[in-house]
Amino acid sequence: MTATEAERAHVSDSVREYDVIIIGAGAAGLHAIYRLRGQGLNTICLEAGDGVGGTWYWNRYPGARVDIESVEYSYTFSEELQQEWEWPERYSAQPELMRYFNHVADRFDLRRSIEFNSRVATAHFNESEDRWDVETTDGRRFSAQYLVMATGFLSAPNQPKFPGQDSFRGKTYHTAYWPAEGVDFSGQRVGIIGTGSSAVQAIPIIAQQAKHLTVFQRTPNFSVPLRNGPLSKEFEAKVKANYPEWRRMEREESFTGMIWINERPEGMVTKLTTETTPEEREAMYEDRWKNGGICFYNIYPDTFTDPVANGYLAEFMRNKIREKVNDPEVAELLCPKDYPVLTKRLCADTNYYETYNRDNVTLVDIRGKEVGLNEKGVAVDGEGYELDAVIFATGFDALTGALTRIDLRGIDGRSLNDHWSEGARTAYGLMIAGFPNLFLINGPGSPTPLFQPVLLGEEQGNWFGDWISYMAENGYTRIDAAPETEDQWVQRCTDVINATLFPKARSWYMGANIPGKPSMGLVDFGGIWNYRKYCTDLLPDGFPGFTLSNGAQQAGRAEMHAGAATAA
Ligand code: N01
Repeated sequence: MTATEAERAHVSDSVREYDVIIIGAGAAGLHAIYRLRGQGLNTICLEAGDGVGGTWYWNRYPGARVDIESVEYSYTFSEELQQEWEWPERYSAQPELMRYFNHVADRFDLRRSIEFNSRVATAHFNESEDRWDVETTDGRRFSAQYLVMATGFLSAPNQPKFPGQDSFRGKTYHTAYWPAEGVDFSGQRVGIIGTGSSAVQAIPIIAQQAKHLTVFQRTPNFSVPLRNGPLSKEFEAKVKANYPEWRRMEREESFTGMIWINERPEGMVTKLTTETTPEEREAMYEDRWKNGGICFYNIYPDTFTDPVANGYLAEFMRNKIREKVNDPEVAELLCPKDYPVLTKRLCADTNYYETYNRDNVTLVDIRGKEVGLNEKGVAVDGEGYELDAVIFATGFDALTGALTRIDLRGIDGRSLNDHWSEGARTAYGLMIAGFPNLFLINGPGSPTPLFQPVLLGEEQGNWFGDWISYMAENGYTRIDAAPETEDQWVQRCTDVINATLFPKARSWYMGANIPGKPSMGLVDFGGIWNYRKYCTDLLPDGFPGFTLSNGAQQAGRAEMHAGAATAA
């Protein structure tokens, strides 16, 4: 098989046939095209938007910016790319990330394999052919042996419907569907619902423009200063002089895939809070505070498991909020007090708390109150706030939403929504039992989002490339996870997360931010090293816990049951 252009696909009965269909042209999808097409597979990528970049393509709200250092939140697959790309800032703004992803798409000639404006509506497994039949919302049909879901883990916006919403006469916006041309709020009374990462980035900028900004907060978040600025030339030179080594450290010595703290590389902290003096841990917290960004995830490990240890860091952060906010009542409202720090995704901001010192900003506590819209604005327990525009910064149906919003059907026509009715189930975050030949990148049950997603996306794309080669070389046309493999992986993820403080927060890590979504650990917190070993052992060990078969020998399907995985 040779790499061919999307336009030159074999067409039969208006179904275009490929070896691989990748859904999504974000960071993971672009790499998957590079890797899978590069090994000679006839590959197409179907992308809902009209450009590359995925999450960063859609999230164009004011202030959108990554909170992982640019030298880390970037591809590793090409040393030339790493060396030649110059990041202007420590943390890239959305337009800069778009420039990067567009450059990658052009430099590696990926665009010819992408069909834009192609939102996938259905994907059904064709059992007699061992292929996936895929249809877009406008009726174009495709078929491929393998389906790679590079659909993103924060790509299905959560749009709660507030009572009276349709009666509002002003404009409404969602941070994840921001108009490409931008919005001018000058002279307007603006309201924003939500105080997660998107909101803490947008609020300081909108406050500078709007006549008045009203922030409706249900749960306060812990936020750290981002401390963005120009990327220092010395630091850039230091990183580039030894990039492969830093990348190795990110993969092998860091729980999160991030190593830079105050421009020095630092592996995982192993000392416990309980082994430190108050002065020592204060110095560690201050060191991270000085660096800014979300490097706080590299901290004494008992911060994630011991409420007392966690409490020290939480109080450190609350005191920082109190220092920044002039009005003590507002400061207390902004201080999270009923969940452990780090168990909801830490936010990183530029002047978020300081913004509440402005005369044109009001914080409204909506916890436990009835919130609705009327023709004039927002009402909270009957108290009205007149507004010209309302912004919903209400987050995402994270990790699963982009998958369950597609009509995905596996063996016997079973839908993914049925399969996941009691919670998302995967084998190693890579496959779903009963959905053969379907591969997940950055899916539920993987270490993403705790581990840096660009890095893990590359690794998973590479594993699937190796798996597909193995299948072809050994005459297999179907690979499926055994149900018990999935059971064991779900149990492992559950056991690990239950040993931490994460279940104590209503977070999207737990699926708890979406009403009605089963709450469970959607992330493998068991350590990237363990995860990587499980996954990379599968192929050399002959795929224990998976079934490989050859559809050509249909009658008595020659199946290779290699036994249940030992995933515990
Ligand atoms: O979404 P969120 P986000 N009524 O879920 C509130 C990444 N990210 O888009 O906490 C009232 O964090 C909700 O309240 P509560 C990052 O991983 C990264 O901000 O559920 N309020 C919460 O305050 C992040 O974690 C970057 O009580 C409602 C807010 O809406 C993830 O994306 C930038 C509500 C949602 O916060 C998601 O961030 C942006 C309702 N019915 C995002 N429903 C960077 O790299 C929800 N809320 C910097």
